[in-house]
Amino acid sequence: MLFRSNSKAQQRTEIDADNIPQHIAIIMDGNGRWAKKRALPRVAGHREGMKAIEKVVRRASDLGVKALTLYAFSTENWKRPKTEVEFIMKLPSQFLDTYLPGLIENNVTITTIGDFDSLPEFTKEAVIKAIDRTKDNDGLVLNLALNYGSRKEIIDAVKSISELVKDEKLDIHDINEELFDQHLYTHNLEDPDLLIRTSGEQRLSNYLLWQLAYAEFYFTDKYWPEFGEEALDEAIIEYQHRKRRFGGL
Ligand code: V0D
Repeated sequence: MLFRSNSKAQQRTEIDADNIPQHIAIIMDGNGRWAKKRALPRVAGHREGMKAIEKVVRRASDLGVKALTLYAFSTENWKRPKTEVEFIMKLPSQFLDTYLPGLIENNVTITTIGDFDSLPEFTKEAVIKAIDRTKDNDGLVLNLALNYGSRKEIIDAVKSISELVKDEKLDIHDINEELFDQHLYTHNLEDPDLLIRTSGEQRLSNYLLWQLAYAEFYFTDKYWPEFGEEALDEAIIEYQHRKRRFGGL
């Protein structure tokens, strides 16, 4: 057969509008490596990474994706050099100064998960403002994992369920997956259908361990600042080629 050897020609290159992943989770890795490759400081990579966020949010919104959860800062990221952490904490306000009007125009709602209280005051202020200004929108949910760690989230859920049991507001026999879900930071969101991680690493790094139980995983060698509309399309097309079974047959 003439075309069989050319797998590219055989591959579908269009997105099926009826099979869009409803919730996409992304680990935005490789800002530092992108910068290093260009002999730029790491912070220049973070700045460039902001542009990629805007592109991906706009494209996801246009495709009808319901929610995007972005891993912006893990509980482990505090171990980075102090000057880099200080710069990183300014990113939300920089991002929002530039892009909040456009997000509002696109009907995006901003939410966060993670240990928000431990962030610097000026970081919290910028994010709270964005949450407040977008709370009545009903388009794509841009959920930012800030100071997030999945094991801590699970422990927090165990603690709040234990309190209910201790206070005799809950019977142990009524603890099930659905109840557990309701005690996670993500209780308002469906589980992600697709996880994307950039920059070549193939691990979860304490991200949404419970919620990703049945997600499709997509890894790309592209650094986060190189990820854009077309890269998102490629990830979604790959997702649409997978046969999902949710543990069944
Ligand atoms: C740095 C890669 C966007 C990893 C992504 C507070 C680390 C870029 C935001 C952001 C960070 C947060 C809230 C918001 C809008 C944007 C962000 C942090 C770090 C840490 F409303 N990127 N980003 N926040 N990085």
